[in-house]
Amino acid sequence: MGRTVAFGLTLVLYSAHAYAQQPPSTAKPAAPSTAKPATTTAPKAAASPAAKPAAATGTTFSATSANVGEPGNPVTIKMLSNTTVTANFVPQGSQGSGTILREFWNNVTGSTVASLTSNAAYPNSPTGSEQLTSLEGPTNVTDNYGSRIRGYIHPPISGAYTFWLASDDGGDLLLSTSDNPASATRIAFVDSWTSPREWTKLASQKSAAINLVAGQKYYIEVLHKEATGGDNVAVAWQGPGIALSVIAGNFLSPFVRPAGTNQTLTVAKTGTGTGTVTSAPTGINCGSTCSASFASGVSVTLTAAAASGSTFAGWTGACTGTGTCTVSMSAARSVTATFNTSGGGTPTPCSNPITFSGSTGNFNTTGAVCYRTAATINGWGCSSFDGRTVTVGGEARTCGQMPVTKSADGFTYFSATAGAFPWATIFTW
Ligand SMILES: [Ca+2]
Ligand SMILES: [Ca+2]
Repeated sequence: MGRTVAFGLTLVLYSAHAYAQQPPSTAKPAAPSTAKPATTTAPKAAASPAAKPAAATGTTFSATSANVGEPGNPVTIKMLSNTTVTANFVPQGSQGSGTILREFWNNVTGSTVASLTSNAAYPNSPTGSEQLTSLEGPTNVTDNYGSRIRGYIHPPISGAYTFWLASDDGGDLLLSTSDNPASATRIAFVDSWTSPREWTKLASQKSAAINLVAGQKYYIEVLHKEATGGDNVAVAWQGPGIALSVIAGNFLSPFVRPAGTNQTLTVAKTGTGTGTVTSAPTGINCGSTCSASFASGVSVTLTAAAASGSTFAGWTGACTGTGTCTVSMSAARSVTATFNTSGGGTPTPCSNPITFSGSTGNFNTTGAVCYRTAATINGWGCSSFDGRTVTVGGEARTCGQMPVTKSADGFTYFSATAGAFPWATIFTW
């Protein structure tokens, strides 16, 4: 007679919170009949009972995991020792809402994520958007585009999760420690390309194990850039009760801009001329609407347009230079646009000028004066100017207002009107 050895099989029902609402008896039908056939007279000490739990109403059976090899349903257990099987019942659709937002930008060249994020249309002007029903974008749709998929993952069970990114071409996978996008950090990336759902080509595709808490939602973001050839992007995960698989829609919900976090952008205009400032996205048309509220974190691009007879002299405040001005609305921002009269073009010298360099010293008169300098002027100012006004090259200026323009003879001319103090000065640097 061969030996007869019996081992016990224990079925543990491991469920997420929604399962706990179900009567326990409804979730056990598989256990009684399958837990005992290991008591056998077979010549070998092994039997292979199949455990197939049935999901309770309102739940879906996700997977079975234990020291029994690959999870699955049914799972087959070879009874070589006492064995505990854990069955995870995941509530149907009670965490995620089933979709996640995908935005895409067409006609953007380059194979790296940076070639998307440095594009002027990113992030505020996507070509289009759609809702995905899993964390996987379309495959082989076109060339020279980028995409951003973002929203939240809803882990069904607390525990350690590992993530994988597949992407063609480059891709970044970011995950936050909460639902706050500001806390998102890159956890995996592809810096060349992979085939669709190819999870093991690059070490960088795989994240570390990350502990997530059931009932919480975590901001997740995929940045993806396709140059030419094949294109795809997808994210898989593996965690308690979840075999390595593309993240399904019932664990996802689309990005929602947090309420009450708008920031105010204020535009001021100064200078001797006139013009308008407009924004993208819309909101500022200054003009008359010189202040607007934007969602926190949005990038706003301001464009200045000088009126006829004026020139745009540049930005101060949250922007510098004379090009378009882009501000990130992570806080309230203020920008000043300077428009000056263009003065018909040629700066006009004043009469009987005194040539100086650096500083005029005291005017030594309460009367009007004319000074000039051949030096390059990076900045300038006035002292003890009470009552006086100043023009530069014949154009009205407030003290220190840039730019200033040299006349044809190579000198910059400063003309001050009469004032209260003879010790007034002009200084330049
Ligand atoms: Ca392509
Ligand atoms: Ca490609």
